[in-house]
Amino acid sequence: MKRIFTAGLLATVASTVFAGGVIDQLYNTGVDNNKELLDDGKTEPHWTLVSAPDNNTYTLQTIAPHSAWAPEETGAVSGWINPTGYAYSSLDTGKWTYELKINLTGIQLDTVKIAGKWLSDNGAKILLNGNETVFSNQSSQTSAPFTQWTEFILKTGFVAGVNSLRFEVANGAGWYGGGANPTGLRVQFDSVNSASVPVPEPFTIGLAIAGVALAARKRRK
Ligand SMILES: [Ca+2]
Repeated sequence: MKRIFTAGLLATVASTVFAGGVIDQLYNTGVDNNKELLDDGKTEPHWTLVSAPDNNTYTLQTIAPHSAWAPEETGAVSGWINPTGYAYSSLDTGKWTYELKINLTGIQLDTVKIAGKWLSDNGAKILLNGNETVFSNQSSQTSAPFTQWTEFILKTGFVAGVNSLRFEVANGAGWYGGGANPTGLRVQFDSVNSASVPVPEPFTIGLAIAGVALAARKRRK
C-alpha cells in the first residue's frame, strides 16, 4: 500500500515539473531564427522600430558598427542594428524606439528572469509593457552607452501572453553642435530562467488521489 502511495505521488511530481518553459522569441538583435549572427545589410527579422523622431517608417537593418562603437567581436552572438542599414547615416535627435515582442503563453510569470546587456547610440532606457524599468544609461550621453555594455535583469512586470520589450534610444545632439547624427542599438540576452505552467494529466491526478486515499485508510488502521 505504501508503495502505491509513493508511486502516485511520484507520477504527479513527474507530470507537473516536466521540462519546458522555453521562451522562444528571445532573440538578440541582428540574429536569424536559429540565433546565428546575420551578415551586415540584412533585414532585422525580430525587432521592429515602433517610433522615430522624424515620424518616418523604417525597417530595421543589420549594420557594420560605426568606428566609434564597440565592435562585434569574433563569435559575436548579437549585432548592431539601425533604421537605415548604414551606421554613419545622419538621423534625427530624439527617441528611436525599438521593440521585441515576447510571448509568455504557458510560462509561469513569477519564474521569468531575463538577464542581458545592451549598447546604444545614444543612451537608452528599457520599457516593459509600456512601463519604465530601472534600466537606463541615458544619464551619460557621452561615448559610454555605445562603447560599454549596460546590464539588465528583468524579473517583474511581465503579463500573460505577448509582452512588449522596448529600448527607447535617445539620439543626442551631434558632438560638434550639429543636429542629425548616427544612432543604433545592440541587445544581447545572456541568461533566461522560466518554467512552464504545470498541467497535471488526469491519469496522474487519479493516481495521486488513489495514493492519498490509500494513505488515509492506512492511517485509520
Ligand atoms: Ca548619436
